[in-house]
Amino acid sequence: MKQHFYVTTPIYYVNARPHLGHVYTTVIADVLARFHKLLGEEVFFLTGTDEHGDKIMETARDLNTTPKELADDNSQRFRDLWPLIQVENDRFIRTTDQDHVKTVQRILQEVYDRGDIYFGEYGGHYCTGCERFMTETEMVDGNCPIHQKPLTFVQEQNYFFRMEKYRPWLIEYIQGHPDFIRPERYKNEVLGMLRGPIDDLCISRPKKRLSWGIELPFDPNYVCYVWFDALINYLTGIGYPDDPRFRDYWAQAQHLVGKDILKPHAVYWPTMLKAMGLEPYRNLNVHGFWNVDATKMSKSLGNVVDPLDMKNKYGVDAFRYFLVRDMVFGLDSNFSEEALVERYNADLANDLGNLVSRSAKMVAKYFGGVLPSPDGPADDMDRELRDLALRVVQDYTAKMNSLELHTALMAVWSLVSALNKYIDRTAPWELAKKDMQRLAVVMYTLMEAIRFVALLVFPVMPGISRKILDIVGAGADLSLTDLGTFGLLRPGTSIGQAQALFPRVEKIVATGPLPGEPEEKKPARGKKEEKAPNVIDIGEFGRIEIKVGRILSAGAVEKSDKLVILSVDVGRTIQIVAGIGKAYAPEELVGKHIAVVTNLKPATLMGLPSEGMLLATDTADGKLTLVGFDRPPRVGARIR
Ligand code: ME8
Repeated sequence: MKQHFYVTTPIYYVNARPHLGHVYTTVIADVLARFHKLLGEEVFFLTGTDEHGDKIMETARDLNTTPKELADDNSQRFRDLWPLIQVENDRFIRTTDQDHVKTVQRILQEVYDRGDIYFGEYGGHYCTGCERFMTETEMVDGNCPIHQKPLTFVQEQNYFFRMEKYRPWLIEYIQGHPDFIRPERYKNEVLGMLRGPIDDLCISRPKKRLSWGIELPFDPNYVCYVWFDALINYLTGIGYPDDPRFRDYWAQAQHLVGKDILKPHAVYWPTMLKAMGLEPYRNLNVHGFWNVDATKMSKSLGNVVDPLDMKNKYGVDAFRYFLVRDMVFGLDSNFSEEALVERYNADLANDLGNLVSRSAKMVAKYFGGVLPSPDGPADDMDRELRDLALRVVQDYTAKMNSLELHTALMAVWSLVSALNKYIDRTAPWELAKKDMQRLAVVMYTLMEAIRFVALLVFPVMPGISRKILDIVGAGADLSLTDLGTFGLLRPGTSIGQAQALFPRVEKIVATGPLPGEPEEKKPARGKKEEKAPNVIDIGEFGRIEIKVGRILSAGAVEKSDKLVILSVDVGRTIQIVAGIGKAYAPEELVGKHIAVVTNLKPATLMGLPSEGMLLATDTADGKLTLVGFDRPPRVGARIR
């Protein structure tokens, strides 16, 4: 039987329009769905909208409309957006769908009949933004820690789910399944939440206060609490309990969520499933937040990024590439259009776009646009390239499976840059003058390796992938099994016309040569320049790019007390693994301005890629200190 893969996004509230954050989670879900299809698996991808509850009712009241009209309008906006972002979900679920209402009522009745729902009274501090009560320990100065707004004290008679009863089971389950919640930092956070009592979960709202919800089957005076209703969408979506899809897919469920909704997914949901007599989902995959200019995106700050704007300006493939490449899954990242443009020009226009267009041009010029047969012997360079391509496939697959998506792309780009070097080293324009047989081998090897690149970028950039596959004359069947063998392209096929896959766009912020930087002087002819061995000239120094960075998030590295993993905004977001763990605890690093060498060749430390080096020095008493600034610097500015 084929392996199944079930991926879900949160169902989004319909009180607002889709923004960059929603697009990120949904694009990641789409990337995973496409990747698993490439592996030949049966895939089901669910997204949708969350339409009940106080928040929707309040917004509808403010807008002078009904909750249903508000939900219809905004739900449609999400539904219409996904095809434009090349998101191919299998179902779009709404919590107002009739089958969902029935499933929620059925589950409520079952859990009630089993004795896990009881009637009682509760008073607590409620956040309408989160649609949940905050515990005393979660509150910060009386405010919600996520929305930073005052909480409302609510006391009323309601129905409760016996969640606390399942706490010992949940702790044991999480400990017995180490990757149940990933990345690990979130697992630890959840285990922290479970250290003390978690209270029972209030799962109803009296109709006299809130009528916009699903009626409890055992008491018509109450509606169901929005989270209890919403989480069940993951079961309705695959036809629980009778549809064969439920049987095939549930055990493989992969939930993708942002860190803001960790608790409902990691605590409420597994205990609810346990009470229903169901196995938990397979994995909860938690990502960080996109911030804008180092602060949370919010309507009131006017910094909400419109995904359609980005897509229209840079193309959907490039936009998706940026989202996947510039966020370390699990950590926060900073969104800036400048960073997007920088990535676009460097990775896409320069590295990938040029590679494909110059290669296709050469086949057109030297072989009339027909892929030549590689009849001559392969040399070391060809073999190295082939081995690298095969290794990159392995590496990429492992990283995609462990959700290190940006690292998977880095692996593909190591192949792209090796290919560009291969062209420079083999110099096909020279071979064309003297050795057509060797040239045929080189061009074939090149096009075949480009086929690898095209397939590997498919999950992230499906449009560009198809264009490149067309150019190299590969068939339309997409499967990663085609990457087990090097040499599948058929000689004699026509190679497509070279085209600009990524037209260059203007840089928004110049990060080029420094103003007033002196030109590197050539030594006068006939005179040998004398230089002390450790002296460099200004030109050499100019090649080192040192920038102001701001630490967005920091975490410990498993099995190392010396290393910390950082997500740093240097105008774009990069990951740095730094040996400052003994001098600084991760929490004290967040928000610090640091000096970072940003154009170092990426390295891997304890299996973690590091894309830069921060500058630190010794303190007078022999400890370590970060190099800092005595006035607030501009993030991304060059240090000179
Ligand atoms: O919480 N960066 O819906 P929601 C990254 N209805 N991702 C972000 C983000 C940001 N700045 N902002 C939002 C709800 N997201 C509930 C879910 S599920 C049963 C019910 C993404 O509209 C991220 O996935 O507030 C986050 O978890 C989700 O949107 C919250 O969407």
